Amino acid sequence: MKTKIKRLAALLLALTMLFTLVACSSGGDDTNSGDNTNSGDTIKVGFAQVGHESDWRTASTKSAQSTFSAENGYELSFVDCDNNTARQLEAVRNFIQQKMDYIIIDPIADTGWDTVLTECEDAKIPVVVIDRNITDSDKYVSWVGSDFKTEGLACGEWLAAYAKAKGISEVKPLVIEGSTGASATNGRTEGFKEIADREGWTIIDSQNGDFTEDGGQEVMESYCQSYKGQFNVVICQNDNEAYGAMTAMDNAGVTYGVDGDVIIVSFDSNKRAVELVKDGKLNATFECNPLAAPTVDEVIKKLEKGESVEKEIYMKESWLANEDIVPSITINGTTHEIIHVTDEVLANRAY
Ligand code: GZL
Repeated sequence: MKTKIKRLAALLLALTMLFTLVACSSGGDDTNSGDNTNSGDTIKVGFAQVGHESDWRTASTKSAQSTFSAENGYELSFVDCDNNTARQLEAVRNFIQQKMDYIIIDPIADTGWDTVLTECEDAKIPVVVIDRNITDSDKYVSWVGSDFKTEGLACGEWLAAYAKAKGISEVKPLVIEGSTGASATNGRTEGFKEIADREGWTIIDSQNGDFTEDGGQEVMESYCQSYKGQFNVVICQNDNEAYGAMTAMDNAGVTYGVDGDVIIVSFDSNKRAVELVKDGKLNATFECNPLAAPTVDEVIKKLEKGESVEKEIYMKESWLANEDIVPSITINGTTHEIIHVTDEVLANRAY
């Protein structure tokens, strides 16, 4: 009898040890059961960037390269898609083949994405969208960017208040748009036009300057030939277009800025543009913050820990002017200070 009890005890002990061993080893498997959480080594990130068209883009790229660095635990595969949508889709598909842990996309155009995002989903590779929007698919875990329509509304509201404060009775705007199909272009155009329609302004013309300095100059040269003496405002949908527009107006003998005949504003607010605002060459600039990468790093680190993340994260931005005659504007019920650009403001610009 005693022998039987001993055998049973030995069997129970062996089974207990076996079960313990299996539980420990299966725990290790769970953390890598294809749910894409990393096993603690380098995080492979593929970034399909729009291109290299503007100072804003350069700041965005530098921010990503410094954030997704080896010392921060990343292996970054960066592709400059040169404003070519086919190249961008190809880059994302290559990232899938290379079995990236995460894919980051700044979409050149806001449509044409559902098929490739479905392929990412099938490959269990989370996608984070930054900056511009994707409007024909929501198969991404998070978007970190700017509210472009609000930027356009802010520009319109500031201009309405500024014209009133300066006693300008008739606002006759020209617009130099960003790249066709970009959500930044669509939002800024929509927002500004909403205010223009409310104020009864006639937008004389609105053409694509492709977010580049050359593009801004070419469009402004055409405007100066077609509309010289008929316009008193130029809305440039990014800083680089404004630089080109200034060159064109200089060449055409059109004065602009605080002491000129034409009010000129830009979007983005890189340091060079803010300096031009301080100098009165630009009347105002409406910031679009390019430094999304640190926020994307936070999103990825949360996902690595299996934590949930916000679907939409908006960048903090401000609006800056040379003169302090418009202290604030109200957008969608929220009042925003207009920053008067001083030496100190300029010195503290991050990019
Ligand atoms: C906006 C960004 C735009 C910038 C341009 O978030 O996508 O693209 O306004 C850049 O400078 O080219």
